[in-house]
Amino acid sequence: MVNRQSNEAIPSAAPRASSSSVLAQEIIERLTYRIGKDPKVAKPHDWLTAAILVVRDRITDNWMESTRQVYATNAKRVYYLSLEFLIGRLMRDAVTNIGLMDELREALASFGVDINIIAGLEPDAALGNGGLGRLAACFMESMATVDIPAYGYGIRYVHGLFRQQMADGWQVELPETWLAHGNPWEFERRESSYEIGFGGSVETVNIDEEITRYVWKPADRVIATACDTPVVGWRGKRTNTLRLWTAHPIDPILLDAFNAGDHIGALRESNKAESLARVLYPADATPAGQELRLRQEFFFSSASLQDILRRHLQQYPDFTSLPDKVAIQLNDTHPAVSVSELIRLLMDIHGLDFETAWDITRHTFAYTNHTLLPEALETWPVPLFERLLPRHMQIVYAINAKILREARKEKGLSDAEVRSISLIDESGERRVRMGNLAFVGSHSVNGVSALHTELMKETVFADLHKLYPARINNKTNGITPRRWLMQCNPDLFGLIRESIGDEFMDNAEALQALDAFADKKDFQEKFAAIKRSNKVKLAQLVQSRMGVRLDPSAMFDIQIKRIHEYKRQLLNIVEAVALYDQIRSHPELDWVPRVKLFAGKAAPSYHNAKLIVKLANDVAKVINNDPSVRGLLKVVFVPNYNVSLAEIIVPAADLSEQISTAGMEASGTGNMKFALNGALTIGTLDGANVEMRDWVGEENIKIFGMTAEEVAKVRAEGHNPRAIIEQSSELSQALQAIASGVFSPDDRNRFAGLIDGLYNHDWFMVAADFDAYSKAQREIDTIWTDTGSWYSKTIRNTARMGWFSSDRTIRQYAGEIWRAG
Ligand code: 4GP
Repeated sequence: MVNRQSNEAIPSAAPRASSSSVLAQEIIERLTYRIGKDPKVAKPHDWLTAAILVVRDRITDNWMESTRQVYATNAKRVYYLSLEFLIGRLMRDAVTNIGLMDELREALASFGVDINIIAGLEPDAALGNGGLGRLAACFMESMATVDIPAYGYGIRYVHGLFRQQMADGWQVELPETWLAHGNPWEFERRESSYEIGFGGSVETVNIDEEITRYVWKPADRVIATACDTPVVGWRGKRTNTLRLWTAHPIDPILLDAFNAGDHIGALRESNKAESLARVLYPADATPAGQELRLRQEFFFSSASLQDILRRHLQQYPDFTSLPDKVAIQLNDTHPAVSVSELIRLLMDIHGLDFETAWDITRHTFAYTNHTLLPEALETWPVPLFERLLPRHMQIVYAINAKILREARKEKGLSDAEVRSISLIDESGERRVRMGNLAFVGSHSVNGVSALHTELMKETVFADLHKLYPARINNKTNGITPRRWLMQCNPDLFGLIRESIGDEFMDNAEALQALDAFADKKDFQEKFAAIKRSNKVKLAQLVQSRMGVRLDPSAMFDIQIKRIHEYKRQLLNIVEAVALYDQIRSHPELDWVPRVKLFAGKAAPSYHNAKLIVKLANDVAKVINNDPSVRGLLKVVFVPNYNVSLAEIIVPAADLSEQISTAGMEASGTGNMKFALNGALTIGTLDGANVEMRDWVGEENIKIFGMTAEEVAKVRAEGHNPRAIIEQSSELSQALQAIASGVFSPDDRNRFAGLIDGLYNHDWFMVAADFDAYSKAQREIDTIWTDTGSWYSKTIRNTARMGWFSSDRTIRQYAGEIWRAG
């Protein structure tokens, strides 16, 4: 087995003396004076905090140097505005990147403290939901790594994404309390506070015959205060800032009301302000939920923009240089209101005219779209938008008038085309289209995989694309190889170093050199031994958390991601049921032992997704307890999926399930993590799977099912899923079993509606793709039985995934969109 301490001898970029004895001394100093604990009585959590404070101080030197250097060189700054940053734990990341892992481990060991144990106590900062938020976290690390001066801006949610618990197989949502022990990484910046207004009215002041000023008089205001977390890049090259906003009331307590005995009412304003930063994704099914969400979006957009403008004026005389010195990336439509807010700030606060403000705005913003799902392209009812942001409504109308006039007069667009590009959707209740606002207010609009970008041009933004044909471009997503290889899979990282040297640590594409080892038996054996030990670790976790025993020699077939019908966990579960039938009907055949592992959260108000979670659990219960299966198939749903759990599951996967309905997954990034860690992918031609196939080679990935084009055609022409199901005895038996209550004897009709949906419309093509999927699975069984062939393919996956490093993605953003760095 390869040495676990594989970070050894990675050059440290920490400028100070860093021997383990120096670190030990610093840890004691922090423990005593910052935490106020005698080492004799310190709890593991105190040691964790002390260690983080030591690491943070190291990074802080570098952070200040990075900041000074931007001022000194007048370099362009990049601002990444995102409602989500799914950063997970930070300690391992930071310590690996500054090359102090071995010294810190030793220093802690000198007090009898195991770094792995305390690192496991660090809460998982789940300030995001899924792919979009995790991408933002990978980008933060890569921007620091490739030396781009950047700030991430978002909200410091007191409760991040909910904690998922299972109650009899049903998902139950509980609040996450990641801040229970405080957050030693952050620096609160009370002095960086801004007022954010809501509601009220707009007054018009005529300065002279030509100049009119608009004065927004908000009805209520809150204070946004910055909390900064330093984000250090690989080898400590540079340290950037993740600036998250907290919300505070202007008057913490209404003393008059309090003294008059209204103790609760006296805190109303305070609660209202603080509710802004309390939860990620407030349920927006109710009008109050919608309003809170729009308030959150405006709150963080306005605070960030005020901060950006203040910093710019500190260094430059006016805003004409803004597009040259500032690039603002809008991560999806959530910060799209920024387009109108920047214009407001430039006009109403800084006295620019509309045309100049508009010009600066368009050249400063760029927008990334992350999904084609129509329900995710935000729109707001006009009355709500107007009531909450009256001045912004005026600005949206002004932009719209300009754009539509140009479209009609200069480009000759038809009425239908003009209706589709308008910032106001007039088809029903009038709504403000945030996707269109982000599009017209940006000089660049990018998709996140080649296929997704093409589909953007053909579908959601077809008419805007006609009007602005040069604007849409592609930036295929990536993942940081530090977290998703070096840290989560130290043994594989060590083996790679030992085999091809260190270049891949700074240039992930150098992993290609591993190709030469793919068919070597001794290398395959080492690779297989590492996979097995990762599987043993995962099996231990499953045993201890769920009491289910997994056989590490079985194929670990894994689907971990948000639960959504388009991601088709249902297809995977139905296939498990069909396989279960087959194993029992044909006990004479040599079935490949499989573990089908699922993890993921369902949105609290998404009925079918929650039902799918329950189905996975119900199916698991029956299959795992049926002796006639002889342990050849196990199904597990691991609760509370988050970044830390992914770091354990990903290195243990043999097979990666990337089986979305073609045309619906914008990119996927889990697909990249698995392949990098030596899993074979079973997937549709969707999102980045398409480019992964090009990189790893057709023979090293299992592609099945309908293409995006075929899906679109079938949807347009209509299909008859019932006929498809009836023609496939394997599928119809599996569906009948589920629908009739074989897996839900306590409530036989529980899944009848879900299965009915497949018979009647099958929007996500589960029935339509089933036979192709099942056939692909059996072909995978065949490859698995030829161990040499299996490892030759999976090693090639690791070797050829270098291009999917987020360093590459960030270099493309920097070169082609931001013109920075
Ligand atoms: C996700 C997409 O669903 C996923 O395909 C993509 O890889 C990821 O963004 C990053 O680009 N979208 C979201 C979302 O997470 O909330 O729309």
